[in-house]
Amino acid sequence: MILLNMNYIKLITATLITTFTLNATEPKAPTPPVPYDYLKKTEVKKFIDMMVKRNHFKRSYMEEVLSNAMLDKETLDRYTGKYKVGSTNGSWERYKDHVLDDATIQLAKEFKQNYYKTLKRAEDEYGVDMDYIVGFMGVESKYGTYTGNYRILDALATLAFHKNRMKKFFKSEFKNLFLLMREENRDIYSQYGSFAGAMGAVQQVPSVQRKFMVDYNGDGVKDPWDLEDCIGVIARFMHNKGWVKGAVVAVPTNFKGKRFTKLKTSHKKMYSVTYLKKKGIVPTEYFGESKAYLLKTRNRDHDDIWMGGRNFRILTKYNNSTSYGMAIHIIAQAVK
Ligand SMILES: [Ca+2]
Repeated sequence: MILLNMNYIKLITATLITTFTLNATEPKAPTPPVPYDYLKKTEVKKFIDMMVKRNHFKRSYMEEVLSNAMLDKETLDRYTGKYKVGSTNGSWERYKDHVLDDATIQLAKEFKQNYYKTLKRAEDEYGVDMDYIVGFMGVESKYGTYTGNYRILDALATLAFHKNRMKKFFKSEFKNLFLLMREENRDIYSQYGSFAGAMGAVQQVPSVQRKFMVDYNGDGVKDPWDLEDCIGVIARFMHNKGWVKGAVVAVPTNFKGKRFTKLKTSHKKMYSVTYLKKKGIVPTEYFGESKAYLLKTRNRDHDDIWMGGRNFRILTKYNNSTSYGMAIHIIAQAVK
């Protein structure tokens, strides 16, 4: 019964969830998960052995959970190349339309107002900038409104034990799911989230929850769906990765022409600002650091080029994408 309901919800939310993935193009009709005999697989047997020996789970419990895990073909297709990767031309504008629409910016402003006290506490305690916490929570889940309706057990079992490009990562997350449920006394059967196993308002996979989750509203529960707890998570994450409060994140630049191909753009490679200026790339606002990432957002008929500071790199450590970091930055600017 629960499964039927969830599949119904999945049907109506699939469109929304898909908008959060940069790789997916048009959403296709969702396929419900189906029963699958995980226990027949040698690697599942090995996994259970490891969990029993190294992490002291009961064999009977492990076998029971695995025998109830289902196969989610739709989730698997996203990691085996069956989902068509869209053309990068105009991809930023498509992303912007979904993540940075007027309604989201309005939600961001309201969120900042409604949670100002908690945001201020996080800012002071962790030495971060609250506007970027607001940005993170907008991009990740539109302030808890889109958190996904895939059962985590099925999504992670599927991705951990079927060939796909991130199998190793998902196998580790599957292990972390068991550990997290035991540590936090949560029910492994009733966790729902994204097709990639991420849960709650800032879409944390199990390993991230184990590392960063905090009880920031003081109710005794570390709750990934609670907005105040998630403010704490993001502040802690930013602090842990080295955020410098008040330092530059990104500024727009001017360059000649519509398309930019002169230098490699990436949120991983830094140039000296002097060198960039020599190459005709001029920041239109005060930058204030001697080195910069050169960042490109690709629109339908032109490129925008930005200089990114060290803080920009921290945004992309949560999700390895320039567009992702830029979307957070733009929300942060809008709620200043
Ligand atoms: Ca809490």
